[in-house]
Amino acid sequence: MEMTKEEFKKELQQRLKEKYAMDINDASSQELYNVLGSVVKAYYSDAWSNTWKDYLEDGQKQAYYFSIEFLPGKMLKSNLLNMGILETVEAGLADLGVSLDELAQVEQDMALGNGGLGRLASCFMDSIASCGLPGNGNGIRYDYGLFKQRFVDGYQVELPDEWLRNGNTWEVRKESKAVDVLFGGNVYLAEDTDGQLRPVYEGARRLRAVPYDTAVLGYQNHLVNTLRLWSVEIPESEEDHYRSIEDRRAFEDLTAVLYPDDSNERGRQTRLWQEYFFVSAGVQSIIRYYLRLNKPLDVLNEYVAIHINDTHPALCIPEMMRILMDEHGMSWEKAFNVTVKVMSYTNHTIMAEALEKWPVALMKENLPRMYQIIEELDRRFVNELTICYPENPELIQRTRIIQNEQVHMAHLAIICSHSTNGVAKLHSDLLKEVVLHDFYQLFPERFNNKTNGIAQRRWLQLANPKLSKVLDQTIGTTWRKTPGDLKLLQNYVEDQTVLDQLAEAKKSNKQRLASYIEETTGITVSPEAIFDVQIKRLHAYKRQLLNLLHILKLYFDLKDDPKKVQESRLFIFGAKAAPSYTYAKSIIKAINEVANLINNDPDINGRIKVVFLENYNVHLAELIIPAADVSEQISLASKEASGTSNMKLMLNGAITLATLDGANVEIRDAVGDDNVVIFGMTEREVYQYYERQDYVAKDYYDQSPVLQRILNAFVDGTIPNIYFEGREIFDSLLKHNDEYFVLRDFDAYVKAQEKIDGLYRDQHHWQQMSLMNIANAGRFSADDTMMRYAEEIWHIEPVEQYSKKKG
Ligand code: B1N
Repeated sequence: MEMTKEEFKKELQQRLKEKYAMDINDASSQELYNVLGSVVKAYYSDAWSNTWKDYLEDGQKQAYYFSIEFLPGKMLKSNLLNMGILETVEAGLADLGVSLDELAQVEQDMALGNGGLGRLASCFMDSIASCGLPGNGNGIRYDYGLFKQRFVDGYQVELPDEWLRNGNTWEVRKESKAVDVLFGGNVYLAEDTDGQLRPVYEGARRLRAVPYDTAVLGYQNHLVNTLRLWSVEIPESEEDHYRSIEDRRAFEDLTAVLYPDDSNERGRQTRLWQEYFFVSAGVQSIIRYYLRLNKPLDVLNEYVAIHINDTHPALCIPEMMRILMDEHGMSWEKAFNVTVKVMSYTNHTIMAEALEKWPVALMKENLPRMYQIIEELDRRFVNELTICYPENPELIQRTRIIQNEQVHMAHLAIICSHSTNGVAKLHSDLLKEVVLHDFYQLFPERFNNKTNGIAQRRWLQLANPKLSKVLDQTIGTTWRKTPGDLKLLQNYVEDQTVLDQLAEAKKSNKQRLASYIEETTGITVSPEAIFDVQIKRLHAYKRQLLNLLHILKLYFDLKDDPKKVQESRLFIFGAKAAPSYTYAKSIIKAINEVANLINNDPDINGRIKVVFLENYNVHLAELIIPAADVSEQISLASKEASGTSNMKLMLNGAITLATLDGANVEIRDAVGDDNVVIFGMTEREVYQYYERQDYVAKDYYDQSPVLQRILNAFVDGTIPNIYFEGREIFDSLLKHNDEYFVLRDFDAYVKAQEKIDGLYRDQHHWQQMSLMNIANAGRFSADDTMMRYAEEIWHIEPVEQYSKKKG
């Protein structure tokens, strides 16, 4: 893929003429963006079709990553970067008087995910392609992505995300690849003309799944994989089945909206339909493609790996069984054998409320054939265990798929796949030792860890060009392909010139964010302040509240003693709360009210500022992360499976202030104790409290005048306008005994924050710490993570002609 600047300019102008009969000067940003998109698409279209052809011809084993969420964000610049023409296009546009950055703003964030899990899926897609691996995504094309967040009087208000309003340049509708998916009705087995037992469906709804394909470009390697997202339609032949518009609507709305929950499942019928819909469509299309290879189905696992991203796509298992048995006449034993070898599963949470379970009645009614197969999977599992462990009926009861009239999706995924992994070392250990211990005893060889990773291309090269430039000048450019080479930066830890350049880059990113804050909130902030950042979903276990209590402490300290020595701080929050999660929404309101109070208090005079940025999303993350000095990773130990913003912030030179939770543990190992600030209980101590059941939150309050003053502020009017929310928060800590040990960790957190303050005062040392963080962030490259999945789980290899070495 090569193109000169002049060729690009000519092509752009030509297409603008063809499409809109316009010159550059007359075109709107939207029109220019559309045309630029079509130039880019034309540019990679050959490589896209060649990649498919090569896979088909070589009979290459491929992985399919099934995920109910993908969160790619904006794609224009990322595609340009990966094609190797970012600078050419930027310069060409500049010649024509157009700013690429401004054009890029026109693109709607593709926000078909809630948070870490969806963003991880997208980093993985980028890395799979960039490693030259044959792997594709499979998910849902929601008409509305994650809601847009607005604050009205400090409250979160949700607005629909109409991301498709101006069309989506990157997708290609593939009508000819549509498949049908059946829901509801009755199913029974009857003998077919060939003597085989086959299911007969009565009264089922037939819906059409139409795929929209998006190219996933590898980094400068000519490989283009596919992200296939399914959208529902009603087939013409079925139109008579709908009695009313409302009836029809209910089915058409199947792929309308993303469920806005994160680590917090709720068993809704539409969600179950969504899960089966994209799973069935995906598996059907994989089998259809496979049959073109002319290979027998019982060696499917030599050509296909299917990955189940959390349990939401776990119906892949019974659906694969169904297709193999019902449509291809395979025996149960053979079908099960091959299904287990094809499937692998990642667990993303140990939070009990997020472990998916479906009521038997709901599943039976909506997906009768799936339920029959699951029932049989359960029956055979119970039989086998009864033979192997006759003395241990409790084990069987604890591990079986169907219990208490519920289908346990994690059990299904573990029992019927060959690999179960957690997403950070600590998390995987907890799965083995505690949460999934029974399964670990049954299938020890299936359990493994794959620590999450991030796509450095987006989170450093694109988001932070200033830092990227310093790196190029200091250690050369190989880190762009091989993030492990960031390690070379360590050689410069005593080099004042490099430290100054890093500081300069950070400052300029802080100025950029400061301008954004001023424009969007009207709040003036100083780039000299410590930018202290907590960006992630709002969830009690993530403990945004702990952060807020500390802010209040600083506030009262300064009120009492205006001369107190303390670095200026800007506390930045970005977080959406699930619309139904009232407690999380109360925390948002409280943070906003505290922000108002402090930002407008003349006594404070700007020494502390608090900014809660609206509508945190991928794009905003790209603006905040490069500007961060402190990365808040303060979840209760054991609760955050991994975290990924922690990796992005570290890569951009922020110092991590963390509990030993999730991947924070590995960040500490990577940078060493001197370059991170750790505080609070360990996961062991947390479990000890659970065992002893002797935590009394109120004791901490009773014994600490500081805590009394802070907590009372929530209920005595000190923080205005939070009459209900303040009481709710106060009660959660004292009446309901502080589920996430905020008060227990408070003192340790305050001390850790004081340490940060002292460290920051010594700017030279701070810069050295920051450098060490950047230098050691390479180990969290999603490229490496994907290579490990490829080698150890999927058993796929980079395709020779696209492999990294050749580039
Ligand atoms: O997955 C991320 C991790 O880095 C985070 O620690 C983890 O909290 C996150 C149900 C989830 N776990 N579970 C979910 C999302 C949506 C949903 O409907 C559960 N998200 C995570 C990547 O591994």
